[in-house]
Amino acid sequence: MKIVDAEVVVTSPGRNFVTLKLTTDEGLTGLGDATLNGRELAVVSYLTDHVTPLLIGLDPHRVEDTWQSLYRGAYWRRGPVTMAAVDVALWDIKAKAAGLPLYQLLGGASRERIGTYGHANGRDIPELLDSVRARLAEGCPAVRIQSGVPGLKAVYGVSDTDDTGAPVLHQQARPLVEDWDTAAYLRHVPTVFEAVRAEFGAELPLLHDSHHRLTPVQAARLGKDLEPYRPFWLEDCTPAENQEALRLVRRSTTTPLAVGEVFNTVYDYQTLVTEQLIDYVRSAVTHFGGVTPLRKLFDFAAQYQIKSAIHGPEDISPVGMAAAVHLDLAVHNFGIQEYSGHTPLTDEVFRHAYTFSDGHLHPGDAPGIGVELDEELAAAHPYSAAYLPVNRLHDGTVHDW
Ligand code: EZ4
Ligand code: CO
Repeated sequence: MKIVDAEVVVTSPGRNFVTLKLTTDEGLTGLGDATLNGRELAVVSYLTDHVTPLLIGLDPHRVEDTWQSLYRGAYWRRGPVTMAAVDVALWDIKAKAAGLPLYQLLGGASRERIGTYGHANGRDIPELLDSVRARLAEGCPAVRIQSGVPGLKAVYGVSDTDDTGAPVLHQQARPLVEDWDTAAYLRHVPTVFEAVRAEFGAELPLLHDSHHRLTPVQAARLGKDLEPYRPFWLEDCTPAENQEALRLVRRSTTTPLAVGEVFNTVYDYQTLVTEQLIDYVRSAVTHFGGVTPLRKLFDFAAQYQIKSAIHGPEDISPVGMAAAVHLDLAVHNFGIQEYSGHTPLTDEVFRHAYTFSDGHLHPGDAPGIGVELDEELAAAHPYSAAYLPVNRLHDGTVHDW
């Protein structure tokens, strides 16, 4: 079998997605997610100008060799999406050629269904409690709680409103400027956990994302302050680049830690995993270079009793989500899967075999990753420029967002 065509499709059925489609001489097709939120077109150029010309004529069964040659052959290492879309498209073709759902090629099912967590948020605590109630009504077995902070106009994970009361999208044609005050945040978050525990009891797994904003000593403080409420995890408490920062946090608190959604390679995890500084690895197939390296990461993490928790925001397309769900079903050290879902229109553009019901996912049994791209519908919803926000302190200094 040979790859005879490679196409990059950009579509915006509510938000931008970049998809690679490979076609073989036997008529099999494979899809890969190449979406990099806020920098989409750079990836389109990377793929069409530098990668897809190399794929024509290749045997799609050579997944490992293609991954290694793209990683090592570029010489300039890393990059969040440089191999991922190709890797997933090749796995998709291989599994279709075998007539099997991808998870069967990864060792088969290790569980019946995949536990997820959903997002609850509110501008204040009463609004958050309503949002938790809504997630529980949908069957969510675990909930991430994010709340507005008194004195701050806009906070990560919480929708804001403008003067007319209409929601402000955090995704805009110019970066939205949000404000930040770490001291106010650190005072507020324990009261949020206290209120949610008081309302929903001790058993509900509660997660929280600090989104890279704290220093090690601030993160240690927050971890300690949250201990009485037994969080399921504290996510990205310090900026991700500095692995050593987690040593101080780890020594100071028994609050479980989850890190890694912005990592690109296993090297970003070396210290974190071998020193057992974290409890969950959070990388997504789309940003970690595909199924091939993410499977290796999970096996590496398993030696240290660290579990998987694949990143699942709206900006991972259903193609990236499908690949994740196959891995989730297959790996032994599965922890939890983040699931935000997509708009109905997105689910029409990317018809998928994976299902979500009663708070649990299953990849389905369609051959491959089980996603079909409706190219006509995709073309009817073209790219529209959108940036993630930036954060500034009250004196104007840029802070991590
Ligand atoms: O901000 O994917 O845990 N989830 C997250 C996400 C990220 C977005 C950035 O594109 O932190 O909401
Ligand atoms: Co996060």
